[in-house]
Amino acid sequence: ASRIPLLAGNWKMNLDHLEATYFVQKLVWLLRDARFDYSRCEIALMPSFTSLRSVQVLVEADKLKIRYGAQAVSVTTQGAFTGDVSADMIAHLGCSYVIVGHSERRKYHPEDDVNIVDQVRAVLAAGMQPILCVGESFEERRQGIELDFAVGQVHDVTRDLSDKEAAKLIIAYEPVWAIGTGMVATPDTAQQAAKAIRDDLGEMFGPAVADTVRILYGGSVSSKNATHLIGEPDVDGFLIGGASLDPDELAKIARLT
Ligand code: G2H
Repeated sequence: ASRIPLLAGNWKMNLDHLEATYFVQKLVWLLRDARFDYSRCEIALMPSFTSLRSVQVLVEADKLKIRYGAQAVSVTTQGAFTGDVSADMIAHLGCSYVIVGHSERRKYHPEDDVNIVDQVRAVLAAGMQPILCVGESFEERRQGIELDFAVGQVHDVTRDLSDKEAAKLIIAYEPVWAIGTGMVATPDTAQQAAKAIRDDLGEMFGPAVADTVRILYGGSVSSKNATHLIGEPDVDGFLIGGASLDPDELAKIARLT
């Protein structure tokens, strides 16, 4: 397939705007030093809302080839929603992506499938691409229903999208038991889930859409396990948490991908 791998660093609630500025400068310097080929692999950073503007300023001033996005979005466009940030506000900062439905958001915020569908729609309407996170917990894996569960999560959120909208999706398969635990999925497990999700997208939207959508793996990715995971045909990159907070480590993963 002609899908360019995507490395998306999910910083979660880490790195304030000064640390973000330092991080981007160091990352770009490391990649330049390694003669990194940005046309071979795309790099995107997902800072907190307060750090996004700093990243934008650097990227625009130095015409950097890295992309960036947000970690969540409001489902409404504007008005009396204290503490919320709209998709247009995020898009106007030059963001390419928004993470939607990360398991930590599903756990700590009232994000259910309806809200997640609305976030996906809000991101698409603002001209950005959603990175939709799905994945089973240990309990579903124990019961042996992990593939049905992850496929079902994608299915439920995407079924009312048009083919054109679906082609803009990025899916991140993140088994909950692998998130921040150091227990990374095996390449085989990641491949099985990515393939099951891609097959279902093919049934819903046809082969062209299924071929276009990038499916990432997320959960304890590091420079120690990235090479084997990216070798799988349906794994198109990574959503990286902990390891994306260290520019040396992220640059190393980029070189391996
Ligand atoms: C999963 C992942 C990034 P980590 O949440 O989204 O985090 O790589 O720390 O497991």
